Amino acid sequence: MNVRVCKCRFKIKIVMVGAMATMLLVSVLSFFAAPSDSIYIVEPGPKFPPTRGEVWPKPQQEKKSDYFYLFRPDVIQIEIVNKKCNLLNETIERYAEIWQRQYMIVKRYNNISTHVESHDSEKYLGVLKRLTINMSAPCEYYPHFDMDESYNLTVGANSQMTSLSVWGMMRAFESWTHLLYFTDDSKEIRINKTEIHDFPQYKHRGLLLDTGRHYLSLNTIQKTLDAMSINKMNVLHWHIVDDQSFPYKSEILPSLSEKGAFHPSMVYTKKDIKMIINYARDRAIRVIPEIDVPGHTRSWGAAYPMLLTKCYEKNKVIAYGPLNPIRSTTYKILGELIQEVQDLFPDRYYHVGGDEVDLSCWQSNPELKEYMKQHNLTANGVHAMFMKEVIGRVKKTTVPIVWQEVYDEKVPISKDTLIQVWKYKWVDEMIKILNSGHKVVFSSSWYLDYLNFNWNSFYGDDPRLMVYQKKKNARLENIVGGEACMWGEMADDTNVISRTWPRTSAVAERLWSGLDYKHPPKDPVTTHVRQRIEEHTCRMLRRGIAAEPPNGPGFCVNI
Ligand code: CP6
Repeated sequence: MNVRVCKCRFKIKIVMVGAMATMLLVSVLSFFAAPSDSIYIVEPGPKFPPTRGEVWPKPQQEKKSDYFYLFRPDVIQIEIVNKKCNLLNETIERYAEIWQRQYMIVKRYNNISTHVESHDSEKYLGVLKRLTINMSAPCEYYPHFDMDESYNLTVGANSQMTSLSVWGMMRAFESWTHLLYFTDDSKEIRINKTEIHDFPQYKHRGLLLDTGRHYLSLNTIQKTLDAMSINKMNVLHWHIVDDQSFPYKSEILPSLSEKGAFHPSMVYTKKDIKMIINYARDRAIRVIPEIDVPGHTRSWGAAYPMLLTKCYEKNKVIAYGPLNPIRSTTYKILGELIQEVQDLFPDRYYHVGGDEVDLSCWQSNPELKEYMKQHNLTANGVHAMFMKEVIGRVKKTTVPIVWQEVYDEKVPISKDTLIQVWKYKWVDEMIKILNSGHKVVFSSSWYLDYLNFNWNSFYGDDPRLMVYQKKKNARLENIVGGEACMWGEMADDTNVISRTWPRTSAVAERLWSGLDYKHPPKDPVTTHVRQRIEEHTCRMLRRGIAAEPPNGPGFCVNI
């Protein structure tokens, strides 16, 4: 017996064999009184079919028309009207290659003799011929906190991208690429007549990657940077070492990784790190290192056990705890390490850590107990003293980033220091920090290691909105951004990309586009947003990012 199962345009023939199957089928057929040779048993298609040519994250201002051009990378002439900037030329080449690769798909589907360009549509405006690139400020070499990422983009008879900086240009090229879409038959790439005026709401739009719990290959880090640039994110927070391993290959203190890395091959050399920094720079992404101290440092003990505090229970040593805060060697080694790391990473910001210190270990140690008694300090006070020492050892020109505990424990910190809020009761914490004139990077809502949080739950959380709803006159501009955190306990090369994307795309849109906090939408996750993230996920797949499906059943073509 033959049963035809029809799913949209695709027909799948299922041949059923065996008496049981036949009997079952006959009874089903008679119940529904369906035609005997053809039944429709598959849902008619995805609930959220992808949009076409929607830019993600959503631009601040956008005028779109349904008139369209045909986009052919082999036809378009790119004209650059500014002075020489190598980084700009490389950007153009990189995107030209991306466009070429998409055009190969079109060529694969086209039989030249049957190919008819969209002449039959009244909305067709012709093949796009020219694109003018207009960058007005001098070239810059590394992205930075205050870089200008704004741009204007026009798709029309005189297509243009204008921006002050090369960083804004990169964002414009990315948006242009999002505007491209395939026709149903995959025979054409089109681009609608469009005008965009765009800029980010938050300056710091980050992703934390943790290479201490699992080593991540350079290829995975590069893929992550590709995905970040597709989502206009601009900070890779590299949480490079942790309790479990020390993959940073120090040249002045080589035994740290020789003894502390998982394996001799699982290290990041100076050359590797420079490659990653340059790869990120080419995509307007800053790389900020974190050498977390004094907690999360057990891997240091493989090479230097005397750096760690011995934790006691009933007069017996039971474990190694945080760095020892009262030995001068701790500060000497830490000082040398920080200097080396800072010489390697060009960014002015440096993350000094300071989270989750096991104070009970410090309280259990007889030597430390004595010290605290003599100096009239609590364990919190010792942590504060330690962080003050560390901050004193970063370069004079450096701006520190700290986990919120450092602020909570009243370590003296400068007003430009960024305080990363990651714990519960985050709204009150942010209000407190803003009241004292300090700056906030928000992370509490955006933990990627929990699988029960999907992109919907990340999407609505605008840190400025949350604060505004509780306190109208807070200094909202001092919330400079946020970070999605991909902690590495349960993530390695096999799954870190799909765990991060497209969920982090929700964070990326929140931080770039913002929410109107005076008139917030009831439910920011509309059907349109679901459809847009569906297209965006397909776009990432097409660009080699193994992003997971955002909305349940569906499909992507042309990948
Ligand atoms: N690792 C490090 C972690 C976490 C932190 N620091 C963490 C703690 C609690 C949660 C998520 C992450 N895994 N080094 C705290 C910033 Cl819920």
